[in-house]
Amino acid sequence: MTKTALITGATSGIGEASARAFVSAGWHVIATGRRAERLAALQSELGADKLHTACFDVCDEPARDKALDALPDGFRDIDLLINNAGLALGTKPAQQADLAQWRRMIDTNVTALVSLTHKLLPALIARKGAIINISSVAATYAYTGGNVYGGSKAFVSQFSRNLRSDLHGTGVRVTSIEPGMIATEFWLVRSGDPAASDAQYRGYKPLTGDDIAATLLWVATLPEHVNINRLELMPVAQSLAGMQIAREG
Ligand code: NDP
Ligand code: 8X3
Repeated sequence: MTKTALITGATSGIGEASARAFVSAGWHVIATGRRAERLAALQSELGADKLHTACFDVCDEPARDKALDALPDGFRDIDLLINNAGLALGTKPAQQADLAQWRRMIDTNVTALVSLTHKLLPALIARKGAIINISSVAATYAYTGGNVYGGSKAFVSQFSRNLRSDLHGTGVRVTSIEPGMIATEFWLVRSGDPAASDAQYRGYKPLTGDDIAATLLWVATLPEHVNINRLELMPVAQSLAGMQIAREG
């Protein structure tokens, strides 16, 4: 039987690559995002019988509910929720950061993700479905300028683990995917500067949206008794440095 995945943030990067990967693997996909023209292009590429588009801001609950309550036949029974829509804003240390940007990261990465998950949980339990949350290496490792972004992703990782506990015995699988640097529009959004974004991905081989899409498809198609709890991945060229010490003098 054809399975259906709802992918938030399918207008670029990981979400767009995942929409292609899941449709190629025979899934029905509900692709969401705010940029209607990107969703329309994806639908003409992949076919309206396989990809349904739902254009809304994940922070706008009434708009989201209106779109999800109007799902057509063939897309109503959601088996997999991929909570991917998210962003980082700003690269400055906390003491120079913009509170409005912090609020927007929390609204998008935390509040909207929690709210959509809450809305879909009864249906996912009824279908013994699955949830894949896109967290980040920033959930675990601190770096300068990571402040609220890292905090929001730590929430996503821990929320995923707690969902696993609460959903014990329901058959619903929950996975936290925790990637490092992926060449997407992420750094353009974060810095607001195309040159800074290019610089971020130059001179080494970052992960791609396709790398993550293949990982998500693998996680989703494992035998039903297998749950990947969390999965951290990085480009080979990225690794972690140690502590820093501010010495006097
Ligand atoms: P992109 O910027 O390429 O994609 C982000 C997606 O999220 C877009 O489709 C965007 O759609 C959507 N989105 C953002 N805000 C909203 C909103 N308010 N309402 C609806 N959709 C929204 O970045 P990535 O593909 O890299 O990011 C996807 C996820 O991966 C994010 O959660 C990010 O934190 C995470 N991640 C990224 C890493 C990286 O290095 N790139 C590493 C680790 C994790 P639209 O603008 O059309 O609304
Ligand atoms: C962002 C990953 O490596 O840019 O989620 O901090 S990284």
